[in-house]
Amino acid sequence: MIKRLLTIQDVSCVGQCSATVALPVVSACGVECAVLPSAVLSNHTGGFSAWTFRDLTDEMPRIEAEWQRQKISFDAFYTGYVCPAQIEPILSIFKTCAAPGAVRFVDPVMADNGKLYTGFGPDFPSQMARLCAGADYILPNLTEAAFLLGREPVLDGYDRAFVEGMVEGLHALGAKNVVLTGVSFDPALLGVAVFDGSKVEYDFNERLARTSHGTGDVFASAFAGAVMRGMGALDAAALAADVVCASIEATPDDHWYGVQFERALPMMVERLGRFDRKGE
Ligand code: PXL
Repeated sequence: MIKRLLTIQDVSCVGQCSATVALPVVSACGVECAVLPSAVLSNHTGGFSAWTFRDLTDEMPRIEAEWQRQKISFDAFYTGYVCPAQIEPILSIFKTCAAPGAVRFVDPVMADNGKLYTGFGPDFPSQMARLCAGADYILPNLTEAAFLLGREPVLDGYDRAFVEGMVEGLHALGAKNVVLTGVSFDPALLGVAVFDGSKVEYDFNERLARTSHGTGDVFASAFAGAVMRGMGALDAAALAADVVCASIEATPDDHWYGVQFERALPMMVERLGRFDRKGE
């Protein structure tokens, strides 16, 4: 049976991020993707000089009440970029609209490269930590992880003990599984640390010369889709990282605002098909 996932994040009309990534990527994983927009922006806030922004917090309880009336529920929730006043409404939707055994993926989208994104105040990470507390999987980058723990971001020069202390701290916030992205012990390699509460496992890819906006959303969407298809966390993280790398490699240099993940979807679908056939 096809699973139904609700993603809660913004619609940046232009910019290949958040909902415009989650919808196609999760769908291509063979998982139905419903969307609750947290806000509508003309374009994302990372690199464009200006944007329009409409916060949709007021719609959330209205939509939730309608779903309750119609007994609509979800097998999974995947949250991304959300507004500060939405933590309570989202926690409520997690409870009232969950199918039995519903899985919660929380990508604590709020920061990168040592800094909070424009528009988020210094108290936002402690609010985001509340969403992380009941999650099955959280997917912070190193900057978000530090802010969730109330620490200064450390972006290089760290060792395994540092990363392992970090994922243990995040697990202690109440998240069952931690998928920490942007981990590197060797300048040539970039990867993820996956912690299930007992062991830390790593997956690395060759570091590409380019970084790009929206890659965290591609990663989280492919990860959530693959886990809902039945993959284990480490395999899902490795697949999601390969999708990110293939997306970056397929993107022309002058395409500056996002990655052309569209070109990596056939590979992702093929890998998921191979995974299915192995299980038959
Ligand atoms: O990709 C994360 C993201 C999502 N949504 C909006 C953003 C960003 C990052 O800057 O601005 C609106």
